[in-house]
Amino acid sequence: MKSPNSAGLHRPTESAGLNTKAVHSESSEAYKNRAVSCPIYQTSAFAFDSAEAGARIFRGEEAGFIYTRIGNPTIEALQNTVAALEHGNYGLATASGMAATSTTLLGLLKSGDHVVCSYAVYGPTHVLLEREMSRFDVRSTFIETSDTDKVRDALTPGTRLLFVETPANPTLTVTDLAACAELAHSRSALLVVDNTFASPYLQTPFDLGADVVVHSLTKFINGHSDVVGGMIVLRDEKLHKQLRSVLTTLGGTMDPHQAWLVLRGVKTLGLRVAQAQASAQKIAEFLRGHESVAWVSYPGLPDHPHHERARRQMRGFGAMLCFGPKGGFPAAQRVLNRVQLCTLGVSLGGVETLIQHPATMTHAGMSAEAKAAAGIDDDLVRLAVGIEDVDDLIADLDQALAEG
Ligand code: LCS
Repeated sequence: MKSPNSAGLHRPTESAGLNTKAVHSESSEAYKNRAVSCPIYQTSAFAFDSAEAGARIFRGEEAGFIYTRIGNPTIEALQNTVAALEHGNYGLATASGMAATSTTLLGLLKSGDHVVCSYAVYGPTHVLLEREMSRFDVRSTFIETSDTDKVRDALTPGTRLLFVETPANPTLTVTDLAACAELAHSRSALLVVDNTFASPYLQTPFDLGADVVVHSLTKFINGHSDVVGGMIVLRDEKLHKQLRSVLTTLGGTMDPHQAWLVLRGVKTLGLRVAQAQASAQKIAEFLRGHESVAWVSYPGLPDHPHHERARRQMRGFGAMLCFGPKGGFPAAQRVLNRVQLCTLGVSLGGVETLIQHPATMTHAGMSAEAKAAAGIDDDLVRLAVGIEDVDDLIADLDQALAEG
């Protein structure tokens, strides 16, 4: 990172740790007047010094802001921050996580291309590929990407993109990113990773060979359940130029106020995820020992099928888990209706613990067959652990699971 700022402000070095980079976001323009907190450039347009200067900026011969859909100092500060956290070079902020995914797919694929995608992805991502991209003659094959052999078998000479979510929403299966990157590249395909569940605090897919990282900033990165936003992160300059142009043309860009809120939230990313994942581990162990619980999926449990893989490619096991109460669907609904501290609602990654039922909520748009293939069964309850005191969360789950 380079900074023209004078001493003492916003200068994280390349080798700085995640918390340092999260707190000291960099944008030479945004912090021009030595503001400690990034100002909000709540403007749609920027004035040019002269007709000639305006023309030079439009031609790309001179740096300068033009119009907020194309660029804005507050949004740039967020883009730089998230790119630094992800060990990437460029960020493209989007109106939502889905805008990040849809812009990436529309920007990288053309008619006739083939996509390989994880069975278990956020429901609308599956729908986007199956229902929308197929209208443009983009064909998708959904597979269990945590099984590397299945990835190898699914890639064809026409495969342009391998889309992976790991840990997966909502099943928490873990895909081997380094192996996927190698396989995708051997077929001249790109590896796109949705890193929302892990967050860059726990996993940096570029270090494992990914080409594009997408995020729902709505989740851990913002962390306060008060913003919807997304980000595309890139290392490669050519891919950045391509997707930047597609994003500004399609228009799914971010608003400066949205960017400012996320800049505020991201400062505590490390602290929040550290607390939430420590609680998730305790809750997973509690649930596994509970007589009313049939099964628990959390990568931090030694008997999780991908525990060792998660240990290798992540710096912690995350704050997401799912479990099946004994008694199937009615038992799952009973738990959801009985919790008092855990909030019954979709989303994740906020300071408050959220509980929901993917089969009838976040993944309801998927066909019964697709849900079955992904392991999104009727008894599956998803828990997004927040930063409350863990004993309070365990007491709440215990009373919700109690007989009678
Ligand atoms: N990727 C993942 C892994 C997600 O979990 C979500 C949203 C998105 C992308 C889309 O992000 P958005 O457009 O909402 O910012 N996941 C949600 C969930 O599991 N419950 O509610 C939203």
